[in-house]
Amino acid sequence: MADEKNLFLGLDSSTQGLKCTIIDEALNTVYEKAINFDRDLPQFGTRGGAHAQADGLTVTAPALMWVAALDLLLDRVRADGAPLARVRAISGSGQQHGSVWLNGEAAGKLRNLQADQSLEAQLADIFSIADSPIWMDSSTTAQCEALEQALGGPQAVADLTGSRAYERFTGNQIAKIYRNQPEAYAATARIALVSSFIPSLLIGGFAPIDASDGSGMNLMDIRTKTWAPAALDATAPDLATRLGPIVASHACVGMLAPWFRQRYGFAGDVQVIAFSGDNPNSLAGLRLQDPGDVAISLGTSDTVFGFLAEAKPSASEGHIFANPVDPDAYMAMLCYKNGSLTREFMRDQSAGGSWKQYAQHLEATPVGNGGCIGFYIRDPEITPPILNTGIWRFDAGGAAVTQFDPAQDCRAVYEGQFLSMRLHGRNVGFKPRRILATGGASVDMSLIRVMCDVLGAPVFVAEKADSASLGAAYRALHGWRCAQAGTFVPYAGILRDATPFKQVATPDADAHAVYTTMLERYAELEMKVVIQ
Ligand code: XUL
Repeated sequence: MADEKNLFLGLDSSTQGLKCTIIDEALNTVYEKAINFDRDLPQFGTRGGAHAQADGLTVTAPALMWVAALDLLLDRVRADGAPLARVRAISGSGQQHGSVWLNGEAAGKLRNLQADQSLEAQLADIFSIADSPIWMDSSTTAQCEALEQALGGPQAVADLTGSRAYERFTGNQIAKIYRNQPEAYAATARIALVSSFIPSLLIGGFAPIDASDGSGMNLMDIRTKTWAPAALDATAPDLATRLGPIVASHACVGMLAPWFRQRYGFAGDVQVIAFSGDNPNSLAGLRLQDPGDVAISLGTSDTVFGFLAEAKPSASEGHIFANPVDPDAYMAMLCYKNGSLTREFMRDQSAGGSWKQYAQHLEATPVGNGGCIGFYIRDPEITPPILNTGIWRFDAGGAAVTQFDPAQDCRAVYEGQFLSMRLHGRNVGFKPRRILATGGASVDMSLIRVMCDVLGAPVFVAEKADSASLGAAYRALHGWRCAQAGTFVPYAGILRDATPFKQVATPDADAHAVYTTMLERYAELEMKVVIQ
């Protein structure tokens, strides 16, 4: 009987909004709802869900906005009459690296939530720092250098934590706050990730960090999945107690607090499964299980990631994270800051604000753009590291030029993004046999064409372009099954009934050959931009 089906809820607290997806045990999506921070919570004054500071490097988001978003989303879900009473477990996703700073009052206030008041009204005073540093921040170069120096260089940090020191990684953000705001640090009882903060609201207490999102902090030993004492010591004093424990990503971290039952009609025994980062959740949502599967997520950030059996961290490229669906495996990832916002910038500047016109520009220009290559660095870039923003254009002879025509600019943005993924992906060992595309921009077929031809592998898309929220719902089901079995059960088992992904593009051999010829030139020009 359809009405008695068990349901599983995934929540995705991303850079730009909060979304929920409810699935049944056969992985069918039965309900979805999303809110957008800028549009639906204008009182917080964000742009793209964030506040960019005048220095061009510091980027924060108001922690209370994430609380208000949960109130608002659940109010709308209830108004829709969604079947919350049948939800058996909840898991979720958070933008990676962002930290939420909770004061000494927080635990008591979380424990004593009153059903007649919103979360926002009750939790406005629980933060020792109101503005959370988020992943878009690149203001901690000094702290990164200090960590690498303390631990014996970039490779040593990568070997220990899975990545060399990166500005956005939470440990370096913590080191900066400890140095610049020592009173706020002293007043902090718990430093949560976005992915451990949202479940803290759900269970009415501090939820632990999961090993997969914990890998994005430069603080966790990537092999033992415990805090690395040397990294903690080099970051800030008395840090271990402020971070709390690390749990496996499939662990149940507590039961849903009575507040949610009283206000929204959830059942009394809903399990909350550890939340994780958005990229780990996308890996779960895209069901990556084979090293030849490479996922490309096109969102505020673009990321490229794949499943790995072993961790071989590199100091020059990318990140290794604990795998969110297999405690013995890993995932590798590259992250780009100049993703959707850069594509949208070019759409507005050169295609009259229309994706249709953007696609026409692509049709009007040859594969390979007649040798024109551009670098469009609107925000300080992570892959490769480019701190100075600007636009660099090169003609077929490699000479720097100040302008392309609008169609060439549009093509250069797309081709450059995927040439970079091919170049840097090769360096981290990706050998794509199948590409799974996700994220808002994965519905753009002219972009998928370029992706497919540059990377030379067939492209598949899921039915829905938001794999993080869906992956969180899958993980809720997975964690619930593990809890029922009293032991870890393989993730593949829950995927059996999933609808296969749809192939949307096959590579064109001639076009791929053009990009193969371009790649070394692209690498040389990129080097010029990196060292300028
Ligand atoms: C990954 C990263 C971003 C954020 C936001 O390292 O910084 O992808 O997770 O999406």
